[in-house]
Amino acid sequence: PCLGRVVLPSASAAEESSAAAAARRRLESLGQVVGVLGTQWGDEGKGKLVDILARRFDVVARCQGGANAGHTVYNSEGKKFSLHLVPSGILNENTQCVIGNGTVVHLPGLFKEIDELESNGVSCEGRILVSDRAHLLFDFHQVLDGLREAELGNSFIGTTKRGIGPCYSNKFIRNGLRVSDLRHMDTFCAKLNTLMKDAAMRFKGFEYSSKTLKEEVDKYKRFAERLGPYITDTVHFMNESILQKEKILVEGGQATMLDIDFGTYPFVTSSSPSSGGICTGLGIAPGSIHDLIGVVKAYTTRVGSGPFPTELLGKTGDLLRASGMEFGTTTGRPRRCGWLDIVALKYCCQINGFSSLNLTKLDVLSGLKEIKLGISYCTKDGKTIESFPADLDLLEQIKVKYEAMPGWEEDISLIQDYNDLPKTARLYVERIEELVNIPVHYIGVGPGRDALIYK
Ligand code: 2SA
Ligand code: GDP
Ligand code: MG
Repeated sequence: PCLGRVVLPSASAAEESSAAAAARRRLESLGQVVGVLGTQWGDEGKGKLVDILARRFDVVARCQGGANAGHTVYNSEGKKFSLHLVPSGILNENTQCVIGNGTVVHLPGLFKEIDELESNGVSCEGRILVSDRAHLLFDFHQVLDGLREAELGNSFIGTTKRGIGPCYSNKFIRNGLRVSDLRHMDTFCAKLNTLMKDAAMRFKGFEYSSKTLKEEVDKYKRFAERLGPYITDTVHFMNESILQKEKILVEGGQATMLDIDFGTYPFVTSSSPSSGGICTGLGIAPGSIHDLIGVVKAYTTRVGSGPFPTELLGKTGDLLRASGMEFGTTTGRPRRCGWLDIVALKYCCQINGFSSLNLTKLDVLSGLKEIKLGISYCTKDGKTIESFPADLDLLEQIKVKYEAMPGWEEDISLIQDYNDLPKTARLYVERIEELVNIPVHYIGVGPGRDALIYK
């Protein structure tokens, strides 16, 4: 793939290529606060878009989730970075990165990520702000995640085992520890003891002793010192930044179909990756968000258990997995693959109110004779289902009606101008726009920064 920087020449209007003009038009029209959100079951390529847009923004913020997220980005030299909790704006040296109040923070993991970035020449000092309201995710939360999965037997969720569910459970049952608790190490030990005692009562397989508790507290005393300069009232910071007319990009983790409310519950994550999560996870008002970009993979993938109506279990699914390199960024797990699901996408678009879409990985479909779009669902006896159902039993039984479209043979990974795409590829993009009634403004044709067509 071509991994250079997106070129935005300062040529006169007459000299400017139509691809460069489209890029300028799209980038200049973005508002002050922009969200980039996943529309399917995650891994749509949000990180790549955030990395590309970041150099136009002063702040890049994460509002939910934790180190379960995995965002793969390539810098201008083609070097690969796998980001988890650190926002994908970190590769752009002028961007301030915020880890918001709605996230869950595993400090050993965060410091490891920072150390890796620093050792690869990415300076993080003074550039990452961690909310004092974010919840602390401890090693034992990860142990509980594994125990809970084992307890579920065949009905396991397929979590990333990063402790996300147990940590959010503590947040919502209201006994969790927050980053601001690191400022009060005198009471920290007692609070952690209560938390671990609760866990030990709930899970037979989890034990701890006063020795392990003391070791954990000592570790967190050292972390508290190191984290000190990062700890910020990010609610104040975000709102001041908005007042100062700074440009803010919000990076979603996971996606709407994994949302705790709107996803395929219980096969979901424990946070709100849809647009509402931006407000609750950063403390900014709904009216301050100008644009929301929905990131849509040109087909569908899902990692973990749960319903997947358009899943392809045979050769075509294997082909998509191989050519799209569909393996988890955090866990390396193979992703399940299938056709693009328009019913799920329409449902997601309703919930989020996207102003535009980024269709990613269109290059992966090159070489397929025929490409299918799942356009409606019906019951076993042929009754159309109007919207994405909540009922998992119904979801398991539904039949998907497909629309077949002709594919294209050409390698499209070096194309920069929308009009240079094969006609059938353009027809595919335009059919999606027509079905969901939202314009596709960005098209991914490869993993690198250069491989983005502005439409
Ligand atoms: P969890 O760990 O409690 O959030 O898992 C609950 C469900 O949410 C899914 N989930 C994800 N799905 C796709 N990508 C994610 N991030 C990584 C990536 C995943 C990986 O970028 O590839 O490496 O495996 C992510 N995070 C959570 C998860 O699969 C469960 O279905
Ligand atoms: P995220 O979680 O939404 O940020 O997505 P991930 O980084 O987990 O997964 C997306 C994968 O697809 C990464 O390996 C990206 O490098 C890659 N990718 C992103 N956009 C494109 C694209 O347009 N074409 C191809 N071939 N790969 C892409
Ligand atoms: Mg990912």
